[in-house]
Amino acid sequence: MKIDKILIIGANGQVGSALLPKLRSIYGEEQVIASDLALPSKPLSYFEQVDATDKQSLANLVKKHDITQIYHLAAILSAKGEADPIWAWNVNMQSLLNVLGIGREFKLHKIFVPSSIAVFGSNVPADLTPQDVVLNPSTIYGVSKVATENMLNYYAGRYGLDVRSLRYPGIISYQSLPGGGTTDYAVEIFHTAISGRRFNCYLAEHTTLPMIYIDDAIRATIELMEAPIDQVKVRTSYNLSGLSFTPGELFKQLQQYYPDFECDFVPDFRQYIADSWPNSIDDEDAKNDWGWKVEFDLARMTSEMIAHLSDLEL
Ligand code: NAD
Ligand code: AKB
Repeated sequence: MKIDKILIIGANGQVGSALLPKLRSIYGEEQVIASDLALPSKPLSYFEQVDATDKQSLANLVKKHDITQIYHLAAILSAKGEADPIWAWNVNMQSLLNVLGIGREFKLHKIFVPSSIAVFGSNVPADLTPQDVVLNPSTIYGVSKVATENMLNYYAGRYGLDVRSLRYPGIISYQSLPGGGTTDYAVEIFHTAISGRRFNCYLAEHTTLPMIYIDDAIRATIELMEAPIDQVKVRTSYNLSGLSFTPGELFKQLQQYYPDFECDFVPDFRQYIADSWPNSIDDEDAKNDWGWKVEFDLARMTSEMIAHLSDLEL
């Protein structure tokens, strides 16, 4: 049997820079093509520069490499999207329509497109937010993700396309800096603490948000993509839970490693976005359907982040 050939779109970003090496370690380097609008910061094998909003260029790439699976990660995130909502909508929706259209034309075997906790608004239970609730997001990013989920479900039902999706919480990773979200503080605070500087947190001390460590996020993605088709019952997007904490709790955890570390909490416009998102997520469907189980809590995540970032700074 021929092995699937995978294309990652948005491979240089926070998720892509961790997903790419993991997929290559599983399927082989030449089996996974990396692509992005931006050039990679370091030389990268099997990389193609492409604008995902340009359907013809994307189709040429799929044809050239005989692609059978796509991980579509290119998107404009919550905070950046608020600076130019129409641009964010156009990038997020046009790239999605291109990927779904190409999925049909080239009869792709599987497509992964992430959603986000940004689909939820403040009118749903904030604690253990259920899978199926009314979705009234506060950001253009959230609006585009609700539309994305509905398009995925539509293409699965109408055309039988095998599309799979997770509502990622805020991702905490060491491989790259995050790309303009509301949860970015939880990565930036590590870099600041390690470099011995004072941190200016743009969220209030007691703002609880759902987060996930990158290893758990990547494992969830691959487990969902490898699950037998009959186990994938949610075709909008699965709720996914990692851990929940406040900026104050993360700051205290970091002070255990850096006792002189100092932090000011000075909320900006991102506080309004964070206040509209859940505190924690109910991911019973992911657990029941394909066996999802989180591994990283706050203490373990903090120690892993510090170990990895300290290695990189050496
Ligand atoms: P990111 O901003 O770090 O990376 C996105 C990448 O897409 C960038 O490298 C960018 O250059 C590329 N890109 C932008 N426009 C493009 C275009 N037109 N064509 C090709 N590439 C383009 O984002 P991320 O954090 O890696 O997020 C990946 C996916 O996961 C997104 O769909 C995002 O909504 C979702 N997600 C991320 C988080 C998180 O905390 N990181 C949480 C929830 C959901
Ligand atoms: C953001 O903050 O926009 C992202 C997300 C939770 O989707 N990290």
